[in-house]
Amino acid sequence: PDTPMHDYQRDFIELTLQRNVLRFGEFTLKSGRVSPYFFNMGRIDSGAALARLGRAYAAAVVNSGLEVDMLFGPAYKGIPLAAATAIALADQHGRDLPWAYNRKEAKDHGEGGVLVGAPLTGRVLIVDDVMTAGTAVRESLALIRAQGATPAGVLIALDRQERGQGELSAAQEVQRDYGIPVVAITSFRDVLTYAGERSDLAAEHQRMLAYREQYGVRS
Ligand code: OMP
Repeated sequence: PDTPMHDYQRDFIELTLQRNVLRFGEFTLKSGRVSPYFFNMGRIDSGAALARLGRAYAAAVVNSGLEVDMLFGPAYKGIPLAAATAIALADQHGRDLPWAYNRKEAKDHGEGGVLVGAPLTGRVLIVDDVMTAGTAVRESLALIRAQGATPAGVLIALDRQERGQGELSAAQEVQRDYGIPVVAITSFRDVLTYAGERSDLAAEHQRMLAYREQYGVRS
């Protein structure tokens, strides 16, 4: 909780605030949970914003010290994120990694298949937007394993720090079940801190504390 924030984390939080990525209200999640906040990465909808986002993702990879051979962006939302991360790793860090993504439906003409881009081999880093119950990321992990490659980690912008299938958080379950780290630029804790510092968000802050009681984990 006391770990100091990195520049890339601050920059990312500023970006999400500028772009209204973070919203308060009532949102039904993929998991069926009704959340008082939602994180919509679709609001990163310009070239400059996406470039900035890619730099934050790339800095998080480098800062994690994780050794990876390639990036994988799950359809749909992970695709531009993996692309932006790959570009920033090459441009800012001199690391030219292969990258790939999947289609939601297999193509039966042209080049065919479900996977596009570099062949899935070696240590693969999944790049996605948000983790809640971990359903999305488990699908990607299964796909990577089915290709004979090795999942090396999961890189996300926000870890909502919610329970997965049991009492642990989804991210903790992935770490336990696959032995790989989940690297998040920010977490629910940061959202709580932000709302707690703004007097005009007192009601939202209370609702998020109640939500944490229901779906969160002790961290
Ligand atoms: P899980 O598969 O339950 O981990 O949910 C993760 C997915 O839900 C993300 O990939 C998003 O598509 C979506 N999501 C958000 O984008 N932002 C949120 O704040 C919450 C969700 C969600 O539905 O849980």
